[in-house]
Amino acid sequence: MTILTYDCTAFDGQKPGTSGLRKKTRVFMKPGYLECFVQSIFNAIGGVAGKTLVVGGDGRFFNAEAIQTILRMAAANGAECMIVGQDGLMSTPAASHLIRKRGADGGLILSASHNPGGIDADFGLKFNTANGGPAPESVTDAIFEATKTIDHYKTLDTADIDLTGIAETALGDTRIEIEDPVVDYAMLMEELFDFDALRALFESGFTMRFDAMHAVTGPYAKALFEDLLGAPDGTVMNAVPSMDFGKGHPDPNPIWAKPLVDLVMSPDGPDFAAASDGDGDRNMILGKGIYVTPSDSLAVLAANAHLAPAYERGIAGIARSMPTSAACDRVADAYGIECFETPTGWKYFGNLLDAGRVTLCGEESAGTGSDHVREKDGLWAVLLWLNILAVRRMSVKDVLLDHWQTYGRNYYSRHDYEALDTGTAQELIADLTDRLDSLAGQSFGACTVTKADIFSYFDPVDGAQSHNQGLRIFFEGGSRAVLRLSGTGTDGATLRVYLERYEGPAGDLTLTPQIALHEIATATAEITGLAVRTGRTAPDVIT
Ligand code: G16
Repeated sequence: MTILTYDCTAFDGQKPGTSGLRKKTRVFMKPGYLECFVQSIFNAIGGVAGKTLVVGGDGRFFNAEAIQTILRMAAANGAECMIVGQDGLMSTPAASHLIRKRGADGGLILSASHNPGGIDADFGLKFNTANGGPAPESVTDAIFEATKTIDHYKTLDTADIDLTGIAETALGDTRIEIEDPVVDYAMLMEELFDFDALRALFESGFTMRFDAMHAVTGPYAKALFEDLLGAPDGTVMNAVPSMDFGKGHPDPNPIWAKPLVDLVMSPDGPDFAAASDGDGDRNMILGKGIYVTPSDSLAVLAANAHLAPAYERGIAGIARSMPTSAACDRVADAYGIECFETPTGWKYFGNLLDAGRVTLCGEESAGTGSDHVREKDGLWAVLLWLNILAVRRMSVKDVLLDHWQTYGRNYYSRHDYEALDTGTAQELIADLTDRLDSLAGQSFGACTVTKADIFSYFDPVDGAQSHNQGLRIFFEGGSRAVLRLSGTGTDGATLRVYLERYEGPAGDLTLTPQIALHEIATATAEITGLAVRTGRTAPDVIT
């Protein structure tokens, strides 16, 4: 096998976003594009000679070809061992676990998460560090710098490796270990949760549907719910991963998982339902007749985590991304534990988890997780909910009502304006930024602004600073609007408007969220001039 060195010209725009590099699939397929980015990762981390890396992806279009390219390049760059998921598949949380369990130096995860897959859809690649978590900003900045100056990459002159069986093989001097992507992860879940109690729950006639959305969690969910916990066949829907996710968006929210939502809202619906995304790190939780917002889910999990074996001694603290509602802050207050507010992006939780300052983390974007790995983890969230239901023997709706009656309710919704002209969206944010200082004291409809600012984060563990992490407008009575541009989209710009209003335990706890938030939404639209600037009168997606 010959090591080949190819000259290349740096590509513009290989800047990792909120979660790795995400582009249209055809962009990633351009000759040399993937190679330049992979070599830039290797260069930025001091090379991979003698190192062990985990590689896997969500199975989307181009996953299979990209894995072969990465394996050849890793071998040409002198990697000692590459641990690969069978068929090139591995969920993001399972990859995080394997990096930690095997003491690997990091991992490459091929996914554009909840974005659709296909030759005309999206592809992505992210690098995780040795703690199993997404590379922190210092590393992604170094990768971006490396992409600007790269002028050659190395690969091997060799045929594709067969990844269909569990095997150990070699590529040049590099050991290639092909692993079952499910086994280690399932074992970890058995350590964290009371599987006997869960089996008893299903034996009692409890019904559940899990929508794998034709994505990577299908085999994991089948193994966990149907094989290990005894839920009936058919509990897991859309369980076979496909390259284009059945032509849908593998995004577990009420828009893209509408059939599942319709099912739980019907009279014959199951007691509990959940869905996960392309790479298995996001989750949506539903109960008969009710949708649980991700922010509420985090708060309920934090308040009840002690009911599962892994957390029976209590949790050290909670972290949430800034746009996530403050519902979990009230739980932290009640338990006397720390609560941290970080920028959007799971990478910001890593230091807090590593330092033992927090046990649970969560985001409004359907991500929840704990210190068991360093990624958000969709199936973990589902199992923790099941463990709580198995102990409390209440419906999801009653658990939620009980929670609101104890802590009050943070009405919450995110409005997304997608595929906006990038310049228009940036101008809207820039103009609002210029006016932020003048907003306090002004009234817009029924809402009076008390404060407006730009969120900055100072990492309490390593002192790193992150600025410009979203605009916040606070209103009298504790309500809030947050605006920021998404860092994961691939079509123009996506403006996210996050709306929140708190109602105390004695208040009206059963309003429809969009009605409860109407005045804040109207005030925010007036403040931003959103309709005039963008020509949009309604959001594309409401979650
Ligand atoms: C990624 C990040 C999350 C973030 C989400 C949305 O999730 O890991 O931390 O909340 O994107 O980010 P944005 O609002 O910038 O689009 P995933 O599941 O897409 O990898």
